[in-house]
Amino acid sequence: MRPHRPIRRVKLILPALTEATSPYWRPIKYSLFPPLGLATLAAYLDPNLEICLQDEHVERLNLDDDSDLVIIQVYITNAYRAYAIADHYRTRGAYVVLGGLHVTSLPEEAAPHADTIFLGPGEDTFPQFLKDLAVGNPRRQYQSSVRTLEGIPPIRRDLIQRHRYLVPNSIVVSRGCPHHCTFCYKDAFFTGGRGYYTQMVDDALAEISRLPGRHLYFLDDHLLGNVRFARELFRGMRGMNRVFQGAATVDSILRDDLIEEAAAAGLRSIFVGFETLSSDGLRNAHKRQNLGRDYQEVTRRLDSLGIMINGSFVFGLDGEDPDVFARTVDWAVESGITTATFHILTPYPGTALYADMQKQNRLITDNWDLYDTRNVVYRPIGLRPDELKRGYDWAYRTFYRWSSIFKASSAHSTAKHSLKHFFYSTGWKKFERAWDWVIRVKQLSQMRPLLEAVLAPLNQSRSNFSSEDVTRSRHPIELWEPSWPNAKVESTIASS
Ligand code: B12
Ligand code: SF4
Repeated sequence: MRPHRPIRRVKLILPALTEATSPYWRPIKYSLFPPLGLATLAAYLDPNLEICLQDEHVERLNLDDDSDLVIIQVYITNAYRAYAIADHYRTRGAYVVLGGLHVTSLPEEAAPHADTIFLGPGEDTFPQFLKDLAVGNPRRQYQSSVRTLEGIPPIRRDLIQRHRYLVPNSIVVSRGCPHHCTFCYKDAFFTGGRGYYTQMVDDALAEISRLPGRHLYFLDDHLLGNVRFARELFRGMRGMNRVFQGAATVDSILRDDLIEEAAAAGLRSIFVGFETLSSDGLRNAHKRQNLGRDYQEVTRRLDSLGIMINGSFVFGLDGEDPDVFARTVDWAVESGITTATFHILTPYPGTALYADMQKQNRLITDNWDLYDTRNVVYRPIGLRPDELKRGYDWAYRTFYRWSSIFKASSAHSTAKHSLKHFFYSTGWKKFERAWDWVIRVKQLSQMRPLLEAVLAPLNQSRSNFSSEDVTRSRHPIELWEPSWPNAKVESTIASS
């Protein structure tokens, strides 16, 4: 261990993802959510310390300071930038710690750039590290094993510069997911302990009531993953007058009446991992929860509740042919999917998919900057790499062209949902310059009330309606129509 100076100044940094310098860079996408993980860790620090949290996506980093402890969050595509910042601070004598998804996947790669590295979630290991540091005995590596969210201190949201984000009220009430898809980060990140756990309902409700405004975005991998927890949460949220967005799986939407409870609590748009229309693809990816499910029924059900859909799709699963792009886009447009997030299959280190690809010698690069789901980093079967890349680009272009937006918007059961869809989708993809301008003149927070208004029920008293109201109504959307003139500014926000 290097000797370190007394800790007075602490800096937490989220380095920019590599897209910041790529043609895919969309300032609005990266001005959505604040660095929640770092604000969670900051809650364990002595509040009397001088603490600064910087997010390179929304501000220029000041690297010319004499922080004593530097805490850096490492994603796969900010890894090189994170290491450079870490090296810089170490030469200045700071004690540097690294953690997050990529450090957990590749600890040997990260370790030379840090005094201490962290594997897995930080709620148990980070406070232990602070104790060890205080007595001059920190370890080189901490591996999380105790997985609980009970009794965690309130997130240091005061360190977040709310005005720089469209969605400062992002929140997570669970960690992980009950499923085991082979391409997902989840099993690797949660090795050594539970892979899915929730907060206590009362703690989650308390956190929600601390958040100003109306709009919330749940960043949980699977908001409906624990039926009992979710049901109690949604019942507790009724009457809180919130509107929210979140993510869930196909099976959980079809399973029971939980989605109605969610709608009654204020759910207005949902990220759904459809991934592929092929049963073989689902089977290979161990996405069993989607197998044999009627995707059309998912869209019908959400449509009937007036919930917009952000559909997630992966291209490049083994055995796909060049028709997969048109098939997928056609289905998404015809089914009235509001926004789509397409991904090129990406084997993240640590996943079962990565191990398979490595065994089969199919990985073509280990340049992590390319692991952003927009580049082909492996040899596909059934498609050439250039076909896959072109098909992916084509899918985005085609899904978001005006004619597709018109067609998808008109696939709903009510004219009002159609309009809502239209403004939502165009607001997200067709006003890039306007968003850039709003961000440049630092007026993003001015857009927030509009976002809330768009997602809000038209009639305030309606926000207390029950799930019985929803199931009784032939067109439940009529219970909470938004005010259309404002609808332009709504953001869709793919959670990933
Ligand atoms: C918000 C988010 C984003 C934001 C990120 C900016 C931000 N402000 O965080 C935006 C919209 C920009 C984004 C973009 C993308 N994302 Co994203 N995103 C998320 C999401 C939904 C939530 C992150 C979060 O806040 N979690 C909650 C906090 C509390 O957890 P946390 O950040 O992990 O922090 C904890 C630990 O990691 C740890 N920790 C973290 N850092 C450190 C440091 C130290 C020192 C210590 C001790 C501990 C520690 O402690 C924290 C508390 O436990 C996650 C899914 C998820 N549920 O985590 C996906 C996720 C991170 N995204 C993912 C993906 C694939 C993407 C995209 C590639 C998608 C795309 N094609 O556009 C892009 C680009 C990302 C990239 N190039 O790497 C994947 C990552 C896969 C991987 N292995 O890297 C995830 C896991 C989604 C998924 N289920 O697959 N994303
Ligand atoms: S359902 Fe989603 S979050 Fe859960 S393991 Fe599969 S891809 Fe990951």
